[in-house]
Amino acid sequence: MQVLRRRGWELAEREATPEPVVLGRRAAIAGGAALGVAIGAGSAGAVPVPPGLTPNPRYPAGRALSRETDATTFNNYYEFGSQKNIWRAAEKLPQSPWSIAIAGLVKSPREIALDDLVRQVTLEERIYRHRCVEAWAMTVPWTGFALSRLLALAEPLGSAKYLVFTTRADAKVMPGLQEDWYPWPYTEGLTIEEAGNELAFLVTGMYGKPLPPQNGGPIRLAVPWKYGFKSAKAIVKIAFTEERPESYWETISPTEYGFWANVNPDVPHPRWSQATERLLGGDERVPTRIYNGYGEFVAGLYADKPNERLFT
Ligand SMILES: Nc1nc2c(c(=O)[nH]1)N[C@H]1C(S)=C(S)[C@@H](COP(=O)(O)O)O[C@H]1N2
Ligand SMILES: [Mo]
Repeated sequence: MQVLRRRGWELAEREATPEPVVLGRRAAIAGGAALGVAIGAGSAGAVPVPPGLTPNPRYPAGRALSRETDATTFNNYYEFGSQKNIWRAAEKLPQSPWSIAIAGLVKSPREIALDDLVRQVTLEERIYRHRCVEAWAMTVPWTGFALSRLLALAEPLGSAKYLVFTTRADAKVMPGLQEDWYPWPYTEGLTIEEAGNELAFLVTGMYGKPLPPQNGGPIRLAVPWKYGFKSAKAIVKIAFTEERPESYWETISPTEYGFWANVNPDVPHPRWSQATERLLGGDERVPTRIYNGYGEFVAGLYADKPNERLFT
């Protein structure tokens, strides 16, 4: 299926033609004016980062950290528009109160306040490489906790095979939701085995600070062996299902964005190569690695799936 309308991140960076910038800016200004009251309330309730955390040495990054200003001002967040410069607009997304619904095939479906959830976990710092399907990459110190910890708290039933993550869709502050050909809300999914892998991480901070709204505050996923679109931002619901979910980008373009979306330099996107990636903040390109270099942790998850389309 070919793309019917031009959409920013579906193009590799060097091919990407800017969307009508003026239109995007106007929408952002309109949104901001309408929501003057919300400005400033944004980061108040975000999850504080405990002092003195040091990066978990089990996950060496193997390359320099991206600069914080690069990682926090160049973002993919379609709810706020298809341009990379949505960071100011995203600051209007209230971060507190925030709660997450635990739904579907679990012992007792319920809603957990983020504050309560955080009290039941141990926050740690991990430096992860992040690889966007558009072939740019960054290296970020995240604070958060293992998704496996949430699995334990959720107590899924034996019939649960998948997790479906639903993210905030708040038309009052998200101008992108007016683009109604997109299948809002943004959703993503993992198998329960993937979610239980030690690398799957729920993020509440970066660079030793509460997670900024533009990076998915107050809580997002980091699934570092998969293309970045799997790492859903601003999570409000985690449902356990028996059926494999169809996610946002898969609905938009199933031939280009599948369920598995594991990083692989040898499997090109239908419209560009995935062999190398640009490191955020400069022009340097480095070779892309299978599973984004995390194969020792995750390759075993796929040993029994020779017939699945694992890499797109
Ligand atoms: N809700 C939501 N989550 C999202 C996206 C999005 O548009 N909306 N974009 C994804 C993509 S394509 C990438 S590469 C990462 C970007 O995260 P960053 O802005 O922190 O670099 O977020 C992912 N999570
Ligand atoms: Mo991405």
